[in-house]
Amino acid sequence: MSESGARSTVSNSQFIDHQLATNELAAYYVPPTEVIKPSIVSYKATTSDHYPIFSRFNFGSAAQTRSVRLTAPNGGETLQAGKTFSITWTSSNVAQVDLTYTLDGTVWRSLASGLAASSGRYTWTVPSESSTSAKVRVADSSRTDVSDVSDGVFTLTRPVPQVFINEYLPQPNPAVPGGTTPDYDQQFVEIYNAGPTSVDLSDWTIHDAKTYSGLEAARHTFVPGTVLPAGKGYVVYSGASAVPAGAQYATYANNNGYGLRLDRGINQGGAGDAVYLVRADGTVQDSHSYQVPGVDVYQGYSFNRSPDLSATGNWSYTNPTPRTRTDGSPF
Ligand SMILES: [Ca+2]
Ligand SMILES: [Ca+2]
Ligand SMILES: [Ca+2]
Repeated sequence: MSESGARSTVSNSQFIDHQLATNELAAYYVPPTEVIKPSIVSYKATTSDHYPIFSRFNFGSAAQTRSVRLTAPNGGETLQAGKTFSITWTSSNVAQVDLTYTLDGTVWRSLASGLAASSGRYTWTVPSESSTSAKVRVADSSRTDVSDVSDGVFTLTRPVPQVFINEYLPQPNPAVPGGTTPDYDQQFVEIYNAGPTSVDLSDWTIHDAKTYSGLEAARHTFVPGTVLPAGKGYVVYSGASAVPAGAQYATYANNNGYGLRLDRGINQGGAGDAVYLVRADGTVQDSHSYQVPGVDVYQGYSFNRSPDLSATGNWSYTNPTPRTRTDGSPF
């Protein structure tokens, strides 16, 4: 206001009063804001040190009710990785919309943004992710509270992944028998390459529930040049002390010493947690959650694919076998 030459008082050349306006109003501002200087003799002595000020806003269509409604996918669909799917919506008094999606109802990630609301359609190339509880949200780009979500869940399918989480250990035993505190350095995530080719893991990441939600950086980022050959496993331990000397295809979480941070199970009085293996492009390669009641955690036992080394295997409990098959033989 001062830079425009306006002054709000008799005695100060600057605009020293407060004009309260939130940034949402910027789109509706009609220039100029005027400082009214009344024709009153000795204004300061007789009336006030402060002049009246008028700001003008034209709310126009903003006063109208805005709405968006997602029409597809609206639940029950099965979408195949790599294929295209037309996401559709209807809208009223909305200029642009953003699209986001979730695999599990907790974390929403960007799908597309700044789309013309009037187009009512976006052609989505379905990511190579797996979910039976996916949803899409459409929201006014300038008013996230004006939004709508798929009424029901839909399914994302893809070919069986070559690299997947084979085993992970949330609650290690104490370092000393009889101790009470788990040796958290021993937490690990074992990923496996079922072949037939080596896979470049450069900039792939491992997350727990908190970091996947974007609250903190990844628990681990595979350094550029990390390549996992066909038929080999790679283990990321939580702490440096757990990495066997000279171990190939093993490291510890490179997140400034915070480790993997896999929380206690719900049955252990914790909130549960989840593990995500995320590709360099940010899409999810594989995940498993024990945030839901009924998926218990037992100290000293891993979650392991059953059968071992099967990308489509269920999850069972086993004695930890980081860097080997469940029978102890090497990969
Ligand atoms: Ca809806
Ligand atoms: Ca955690
Ligand atoms: Ca193993």
